[in-house]
Amino acid sequence: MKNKYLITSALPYVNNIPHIGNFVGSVLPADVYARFMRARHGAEKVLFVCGADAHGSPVVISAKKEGIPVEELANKYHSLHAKVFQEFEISFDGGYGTTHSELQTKLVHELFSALDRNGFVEEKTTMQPYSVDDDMFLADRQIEGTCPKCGYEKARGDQCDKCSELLDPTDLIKPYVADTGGKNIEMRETKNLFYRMDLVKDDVKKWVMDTAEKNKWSASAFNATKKYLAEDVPNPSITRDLPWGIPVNKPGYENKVFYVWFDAPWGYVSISQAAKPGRAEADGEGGWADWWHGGDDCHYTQFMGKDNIKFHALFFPGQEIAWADGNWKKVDLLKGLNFLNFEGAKISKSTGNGIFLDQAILDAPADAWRYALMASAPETDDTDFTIRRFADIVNKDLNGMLGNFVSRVCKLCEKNFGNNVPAFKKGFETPTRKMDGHLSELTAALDACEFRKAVERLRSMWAVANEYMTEQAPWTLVKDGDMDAAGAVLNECFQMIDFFARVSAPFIPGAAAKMRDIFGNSRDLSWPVKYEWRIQDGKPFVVPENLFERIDEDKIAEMTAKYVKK
Ligand code: B3M
Ligand code: ZN
Repeated sequence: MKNKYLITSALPYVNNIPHIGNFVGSVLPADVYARFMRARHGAEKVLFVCGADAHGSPVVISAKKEGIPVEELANKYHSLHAKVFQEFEISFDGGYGTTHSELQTKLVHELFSALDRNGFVEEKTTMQPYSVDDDMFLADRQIEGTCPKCGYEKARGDQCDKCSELLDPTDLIKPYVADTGGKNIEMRETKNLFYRMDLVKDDVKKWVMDTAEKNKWSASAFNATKKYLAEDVPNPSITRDLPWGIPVNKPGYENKVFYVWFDAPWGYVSISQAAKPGRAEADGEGGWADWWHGGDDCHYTQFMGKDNIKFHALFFPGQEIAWADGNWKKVDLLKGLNFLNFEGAKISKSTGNGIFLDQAILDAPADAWRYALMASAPETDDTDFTIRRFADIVNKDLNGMLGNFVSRVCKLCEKNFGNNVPAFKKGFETPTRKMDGHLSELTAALDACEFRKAVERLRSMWAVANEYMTEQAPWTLVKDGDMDAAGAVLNECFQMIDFFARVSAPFIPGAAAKMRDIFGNSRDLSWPVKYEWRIQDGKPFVVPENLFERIDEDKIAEMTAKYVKK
């Protein structure tokens, strides 16, 4: 048994508001898993961190577009991210962090020095596009032009968005400066630092082969990693000519910063340092080092979209290996998710297709989105999400199965027995066996980060409760005057409500809190090992307000008009 659990979600770029696809691709599943792990192993063993990826050319370009300084843009979106994630009840330890911090700079400088010292850095002179009018070198995304492969006229310097071909700025036909359209571009000589990936590749390969199968990485994450390993990737350049990022701690590089992917994964560490300052050494003091230098005592799970797998499976572990005396914890389970599409098309800010989180929360509460998105998690393949699907899931599962059950039980009981839980009766039929079966499968699915399976098990439990109600028909027992039997059935139903509050909490924390409030704020969050009878005879209860609201046809029409582009 491990003693510590480290959980990270990919760090969203700080240049716009995350959409439902970004959300279900990493932050949300990570939160569901973190809540489950805290309930199961104790909150003090879990460290769940995430924050903004503050550097890189996307951020610089967005600031130009919005006409504000980069730092201001980064702060603005950092606050917006923090706000939406709070609205969606994401339970980051230490709050929503950022890679734009002193801790990050210090750490990345240490990283660079270690790599340099250990012989993993080389200097090379290369030709880079230079904008004569702007008097600056252009980063990969600051230059656009025609794709040599498919002829798309707005291909970026690093990739063509139309045909996905990876490009080098020099490949572009008729290149221009992305921001201004300026064509006065020359190729000029510049010096950059390169990371000798080639020197760690064998070690990384060995580590991946050892780790991935043992920890049951999904087939798609493992296959993607093997594909990258088989490719002949040139050593990446780790410095950029940008005015924004972590300064390079090497003489001669005063005007450059580190490439964003060189520092971004280390944000997991620096954000942990901010969240759990503690002692810097792994000596059981409860500080960040207990996780990051925890070795085999710690289990590390990473969540990310599939486009980030390469950096997490190869690049970051490669840096950790190259920093030989760093003794850094490497990922055990890498959970790479596919993409969520919306109404049959890619979610994209530029086409306006999709739902962004600041808007989503105005249409429906966090629980509805959390559950419906997790029920649609793109685990094995890209998945299409629609407003109709959203409404169906909320109406059928949440409102129809769980919400109705809870409300019927409480109201029927209040009407016929008052506001105290009626007596339990030994020997009366109970759903224990079925619940225990579903519980062990739910637990196993969450342990393995198989979320769709987990949602199915949860739904099966709610179905058991509804069947139980229908079969036992307590309202008929009341009508027939068999109050003992009716009370016993209702007692069992209250036990199920208590049980549901615990097992549903990772997915729908809001409704789970309301279910607990039924019994006067009993907030025992522990994960059950089996179905239990914890609610005492005679315990006072209150009838809660509705746990969920139906999404009716009017609302569907309104959301369709708002989000679905014709
Ligand atoms: N910021 C990419 C993204 O937002 C990147 C992830 C960094 S994880 C260290 O999709
Ligand atoms: Zn192309």
